[in-house]
Amino acid sequence: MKKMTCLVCLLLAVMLLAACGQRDAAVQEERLIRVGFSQVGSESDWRMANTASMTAALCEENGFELIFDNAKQRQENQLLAIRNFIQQDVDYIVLAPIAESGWDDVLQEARDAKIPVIIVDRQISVEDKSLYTSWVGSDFLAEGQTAVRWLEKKLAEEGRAEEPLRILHIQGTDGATAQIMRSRALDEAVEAHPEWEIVAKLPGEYTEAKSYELVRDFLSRGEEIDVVYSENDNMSFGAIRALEEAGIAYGGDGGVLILSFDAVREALQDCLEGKINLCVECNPLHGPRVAALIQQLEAGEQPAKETYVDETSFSSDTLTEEIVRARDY
Ligand code: GYE
Repeated sequence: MKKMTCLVCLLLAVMLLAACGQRDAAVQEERLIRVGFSQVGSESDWRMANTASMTAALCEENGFELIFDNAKQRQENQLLAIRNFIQQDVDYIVLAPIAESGWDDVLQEARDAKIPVIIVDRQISVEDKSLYTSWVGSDFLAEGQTAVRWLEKKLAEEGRAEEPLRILHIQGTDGATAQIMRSRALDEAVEAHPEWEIVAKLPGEYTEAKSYELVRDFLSRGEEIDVVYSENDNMSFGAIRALEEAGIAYGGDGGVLILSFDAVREALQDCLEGKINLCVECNPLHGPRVAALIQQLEAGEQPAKETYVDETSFSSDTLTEEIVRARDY
């Protein structure tokens, strides 16, 4: 009998413990903040670093359950992802938009479902700015202006300020803020310098493969250029490959000047080796920034509508091996 009671007690204890465990897990799960993140794609090293930063920051240990969607560079996939997040009734939607326009309707749907939306990286243009809570990203116009100013200075130093300058402009995804603003900086500079000319604008879509093909075809027509203004590092890698194959000197002193955006480690290494003349930094490490914005909202605070991150630039004269080694993207 005693044995029986003991057994029953043991069984009860085990059941109680199991139930507790279940409840603990449930409570813990309840506490996780559910975030749906619609990412542009995986078109560049910058993007991969951005995805890594976002997934690392929005992890369970930090109190988040992340639902990640890769839109593979298509806006319709992003619209679909957002509608899925709404259906799943997530707590927050984070959107890294491929382009600026086309978001009004879907964000209205998020609003109707009372889900706050945070925009990261590129910006959106919506009639009603209250359709999103907050944006964090880069000042892409300032980045472009940094590149243009560096070019002006370089030409002046070399006594070429008055000489004709043929610029090959490789553009990022059409309609993305990073494309619009980096292009605007160059267009404005060309207007201000009668001796500068954009010989072609190539739609490189931020990928190495597309840029390589376009630059290869362009060069095969025997066109001559003095500068490549490439709106991200991966497109610079593609352009460099095409220049190399065409036997055209680039980088360093006397070659076609290569101006690049992002400043990922591989590009910095190229800059150190004199293959790229200027790397304008664009910081992809937005994960902790987005996590902090969400925590602010959780605490009932109202975060800033727009947050610009600090950035710099690197050229062969200022870059060191230590900087390249210390680069975390
Ligand atoms: O420059 C490029 C990426 O929007 C800042 O997108 C981002 C850009 C970045 O694919 O490499």
